[in-house]
Amino acid sequence: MTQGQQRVFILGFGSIGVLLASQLQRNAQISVVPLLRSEKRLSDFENLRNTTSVKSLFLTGQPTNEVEFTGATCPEQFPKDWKIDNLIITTKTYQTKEALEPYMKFIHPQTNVMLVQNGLGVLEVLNNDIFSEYKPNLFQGVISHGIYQTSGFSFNHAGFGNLKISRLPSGDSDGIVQSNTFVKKDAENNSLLQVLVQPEFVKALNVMHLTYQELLLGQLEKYMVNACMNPVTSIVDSINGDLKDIAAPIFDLIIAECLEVLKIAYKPLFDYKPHDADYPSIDVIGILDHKRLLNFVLKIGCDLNRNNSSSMRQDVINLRDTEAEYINGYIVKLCKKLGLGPEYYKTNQTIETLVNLRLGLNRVRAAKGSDAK
Ligand SMILES: *[C@@H]1O[C@H](CO)[C@@H](O)[C@H](O)[C@H]1NC(C)=O
Ligand SMILES: *[C@@H]1O[C@H](CO)[C@@H](O)[C@H](O)[C@H]1NC(C)=O
Ligand SMILES: *[C@@H]1O[C@H](CO)[C@@H](O)[C@H](O)[C@H]1NC(C)=O
Ligand SMILES: *[C@@H]1O[C@H](CO)[C@@H](O)[C@H](O)[C@H]1NC(C)=O
Ligand SMILES: CC(=O)N[C@H]1CO[C@H](CO)[C@@H](O)[C@@H]1O
Repeated sequence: MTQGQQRVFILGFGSIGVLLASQLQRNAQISVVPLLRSEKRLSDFENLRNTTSVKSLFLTGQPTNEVEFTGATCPEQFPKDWKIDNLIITTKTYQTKEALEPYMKFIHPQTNVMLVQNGLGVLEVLNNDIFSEYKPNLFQGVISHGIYQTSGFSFNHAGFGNLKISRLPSGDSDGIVQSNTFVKKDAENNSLLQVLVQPEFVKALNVMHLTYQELLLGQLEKYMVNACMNPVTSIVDSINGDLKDIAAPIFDLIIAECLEVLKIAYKPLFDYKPHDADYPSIDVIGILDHKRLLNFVLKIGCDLNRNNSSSMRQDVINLRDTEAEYINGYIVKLCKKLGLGPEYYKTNQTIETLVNLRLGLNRVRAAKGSDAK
């Protein structure tokens, strides 16, 4: 690392981690440090010349961005005298706690921690299980780029979306409201935000720095895409685009159920009214309208990302556990927290059972030595 450079640590070096890291590393002011999960994985990476590659399928000529990271490390080799000031977490939701554990002693109350993950409910885990003694500066990123692994540390960037970022409210969950002035000042003062709102990075990944209420709205909208696309593509084992003309009936059921619960759980957002011109005017009710959401999921999930294969389907194909618990299962957690009975999550239950059936079937086939795919 040279004088004046700032370290940005990336925990989780899969598709999203690599996409962010390879764009950040282009900035000479930044030294990106990938935190790999084990010495084995670190040596795999070193054997691949410490290089990631991301191919842009949506650009003519499909250029490949190859980036070298010489600073990658892992829990066993992390330098004892380092501090983590800026951390971006892109691990699978269910791996977050375990993945963070070895680094907790290098994190401090002024650390900036940004979560860029699928699903909702990770914040609750961070607050309750991980940062119970002190809270660092917490940020959330919501990413809609379509990207998937082709081999080792190589990925296809299949759909150009955006990256929405925001500071998470520090107080109770009702305090969702931030002003535009607050957002602007934060970007000027906070070192992680400064890095993420650099013009080159903003352009490369279409970054939008938002108030929390705007981000939350985008997050709920994206949640609907995940809650529909992930389980259904996993169950029927198809790429996204194949479902375009046939999936509306099942998506409709999933959306209806989620919406009913979210309206109760996120009442402050559904009730949001801007105080004055310093607050963004957002049409929460219009954006989270049932019919609109159905069309949105079909457009974003099945049309814009038609060549993509959902992350849950990839997990099921590769016989890995899925994030179902954090995606569709989140609704169930909300219901339990809010005291809403099983009649609020029947669809979820059926969907989850079918995802597990598909995973089980693939595992049975793999055990028999036949083709699980
Ligand atoms: C990868 O990086 C490590 C650590 O900087 C270095 O020791 C190693 O030689 C590099 N490997 C290759 C193949 O360049
Ligand atoms: C943030 O920066 C602005 C100027 O851009 C300054 O007026 C303000 O005092 C700073 N706030 C903090 C908390 O440092
Ligand atoms: C999807 O793939 C097809 C065939 O490779 C290509 O013609 C099309 O442009 C791609 N669409 C998107 C949105 O990536
Ligand atoms: C695209 O595929 C990647 C990897 O499977 C996944 O993480 C992402 O959520 C997918 N996006 C959509 C819209 O399907
Ligand atoms: C994927 C999913 O929706 N999972 C949840 C469905 O509901 C049951 C409880 O009825 C939960 O245990 C699952 O996590």
